[in-house]
Amino acid sequence: MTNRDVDAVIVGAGFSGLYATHRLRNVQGLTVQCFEAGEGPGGVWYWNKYPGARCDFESIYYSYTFDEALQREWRWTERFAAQPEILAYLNHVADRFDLRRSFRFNTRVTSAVWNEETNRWTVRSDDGSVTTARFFINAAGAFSVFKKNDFPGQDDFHGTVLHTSQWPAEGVDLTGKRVAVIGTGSTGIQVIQTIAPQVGELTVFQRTPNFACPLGNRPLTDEDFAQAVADFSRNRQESRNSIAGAPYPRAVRSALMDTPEERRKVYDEFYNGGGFRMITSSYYDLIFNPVANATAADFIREQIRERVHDPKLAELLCPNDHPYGVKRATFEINYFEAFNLPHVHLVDARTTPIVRITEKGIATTDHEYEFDVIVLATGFDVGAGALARMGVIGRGGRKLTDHWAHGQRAYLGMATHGFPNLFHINGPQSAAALFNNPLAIEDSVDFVGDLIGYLDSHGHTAAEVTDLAEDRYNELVREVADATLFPTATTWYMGDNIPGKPRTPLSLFTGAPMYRAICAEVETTGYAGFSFDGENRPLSSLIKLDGSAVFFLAGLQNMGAKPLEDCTLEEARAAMESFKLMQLPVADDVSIVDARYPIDGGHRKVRLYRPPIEGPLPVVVFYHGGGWIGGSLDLYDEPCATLARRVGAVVVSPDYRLAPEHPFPAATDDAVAAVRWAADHITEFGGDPERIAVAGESAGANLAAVVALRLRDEGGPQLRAQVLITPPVDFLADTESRRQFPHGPIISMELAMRMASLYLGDPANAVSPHASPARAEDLSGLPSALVVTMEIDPTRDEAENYAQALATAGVPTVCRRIDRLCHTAFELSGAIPRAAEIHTAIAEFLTPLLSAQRAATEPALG
Ligand code: N01
Repeated sequence: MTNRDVDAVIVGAGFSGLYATHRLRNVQGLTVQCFEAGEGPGGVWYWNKYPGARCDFESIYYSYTFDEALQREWRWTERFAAQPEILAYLNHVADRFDLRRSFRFNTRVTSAVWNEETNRWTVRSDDGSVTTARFFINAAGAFSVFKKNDFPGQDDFHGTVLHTSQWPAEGVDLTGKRVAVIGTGSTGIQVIQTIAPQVGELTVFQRTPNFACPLGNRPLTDEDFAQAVADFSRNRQESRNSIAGAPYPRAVRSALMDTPEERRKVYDEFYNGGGFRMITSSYYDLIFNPVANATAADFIREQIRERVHDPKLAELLCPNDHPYGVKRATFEINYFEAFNLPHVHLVDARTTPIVRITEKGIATTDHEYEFDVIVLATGFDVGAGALARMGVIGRGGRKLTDHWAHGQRAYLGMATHGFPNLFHINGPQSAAALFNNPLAIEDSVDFVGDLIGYLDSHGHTAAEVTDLAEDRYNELVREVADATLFPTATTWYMGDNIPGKPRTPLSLFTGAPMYRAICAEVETTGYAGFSFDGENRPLSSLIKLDGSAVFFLAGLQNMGAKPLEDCTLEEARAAMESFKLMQLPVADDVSIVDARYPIDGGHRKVRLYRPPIEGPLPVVVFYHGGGWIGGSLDLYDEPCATLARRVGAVVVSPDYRLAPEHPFPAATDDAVAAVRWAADHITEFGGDPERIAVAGESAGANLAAVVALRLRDEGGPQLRAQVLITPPVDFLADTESRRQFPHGPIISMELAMRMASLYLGDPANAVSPHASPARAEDLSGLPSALVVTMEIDPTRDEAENYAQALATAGVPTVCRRIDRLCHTAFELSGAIPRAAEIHTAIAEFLTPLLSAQRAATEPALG
């Protein structure tokens, strides 16, 4: 066999390998050598020829989009195509783009070693050839290594044992046979429902029942196809930007917003709509809220009970040990009805586990069953199982298997530290597990192709993810998983299905849009987190951001929520109010009363929060955020009640006038009036007028800072402290954080500028210290200050500069930067548990300053 030197070695001829070959060779003009263990193209669709194998995304979506003509000319015959048709499609693609000539089929890669002197991979294969290449592309797929040797005694069996992924191409005649199927995942369900009518006796060994929902397959009509072709561009765009990569309706409501009757209607529609709709389109909180999830789980169990005649059998088929949707969703075609056939039996392999395979069949802990054929539908060593077996050795002689000893991990699912120029197509920790695979593959290949183009155009030899970036991404994947219910089940998603495999999330559970946003940000920031010939690029913001915040932002994207900067005023206000859904419940031992305070020409509402503590209590006048144009008392009920409890103070939350109806200085006048009213009236509410602090978040923090200045200059009342959470303090600031985080998250600079202009009215107001307190000439004599900033926030630096200016002016000042959080975290306590750190910082700061013992004039902090 001849040895070759090429630009790239590609392993695998499935959806990934074929597109990678097309993109790198046909589009980018690289030389490639591709290897495939099978005798032809197809990958997972080549190997999995078991009866009933078919896709579970509609084929018009579960296919390539990179070539419009290809999409138009391939006429799928069914809504969800069966394996032979998908295999034929992939063969067609191989021919149409002349890909076969780059492949060596029937050939396995046996080792791949990085040569640090030549900066090339040396790849050996079982045909004896040696190929050297600059890039090594792992397109072997997540499901290429099947689970083996689960049961002792397999060789003793006198009948036939078949793993579903090793099904003979010529098929197996099961007519009249006694058949066992072990496993009821996606594969087992497809096999069982397909062979049930043919076989003599079918015995299903089920360890964990699944929440299988109807697939909804049917022939694809000419009308369906014409519609798909007409909508091709729109579908492509919409698919990529929706949670699972298909243009299904978006879930925009919580399951807990609807009555049971309303929920039933929704579930009926999406359960019967087929495919992933039940999980992607019904309610957005199914994957993170156990109470919401239970409503869907109950609905599906009801369907099972209706469809299976024998109530005992129905109960055995009802999943009870995990939430719905956190094991890979499974789909069925008359699966449950198969159990109504007299010759189909179910063995509960959880209460009576399989002990071994015997000469005659299968022995469980209480019985020996006799069979002619045993079908193992027991799954795969999911992730980069194939690559782990290829003897991959990177920089410094490090084995990939050692690198992954504590769990498979890859930056963006594509790159591994210590293995330069090795790229995985949807490797471990990509988002592909929840993302229509052909699209996920195109995205991943395109990212790698672009990265290779970047290397060349910038004269770099090698790209490698930094240690820091790989660690942080791995942590992010875990944090996101922890924000969901996925870790509560034992699944291959978490690596649980292989005994001894370290438990680690093998997927980023954000849905496709956030994963794509992360990759896009990495790319547009010059491949953040990569090292090019030893030059390290810093991390990008979304990767630094706390996983719970990333998951929250992903939820907004999955719903199709408009960015605030694209909203009308009314939409922006409504969007801000919706954040209330993401808060912890309001502490129920805090009493809440509404009152009114006078402003120029009228009154406004003020809400008081009092914890269950003997008074008189200190007072915190708190101004809500909302960019001076939105926000409300209701939205801040939870943060104010929590503040009252944590500080042991009466919190006074005034409803101040908003722009643009009431531009500057209306809000500041109201903010001052509220403190004056509190000083005069707070004793009626159990507060101590001698111990008042002001506080606020975002625009509210700006108001708190302005109030501190104005009360100093306008004769009091005297304040003990000011707490400024993420305050914008200078409308004209030109800071590094503004440049670093122009897109936020949540508050982009575009949005900030728009809100500022509505608030300021006349742009000249920007220089007023009552709008931009950082522009005050004299900051001395102000009350002690706590400035809380978030690491990933455009307002961070102006706030920290202000803290510095206060301290320089002699104001006792504490500045706390909370790492990895973003603007508005304070009001998202339910979504972002680390928001509690802000309350802790405030309580630590205010409690001593507001204590009854401390005189108002005593310096608080050194
Ligand atoms: O494998 P699985 P799969 N004793 O791991 C059981 C994709 N796919 O081949 O749940 C007894 O999901 C195991 O039980 P438990 C899809 O992504 C897609 O079905 O671990 N039972 C489980 O029931 C899918 O998720 C399509 O308790 C044992 C089953 O075997 C992935 O491939 C079609 C056992 C394994 O389920 C893998 O699906 C098919 C033991 N020792 C597959 N060991 C499409 O439609 C395992 N089990 C596109």
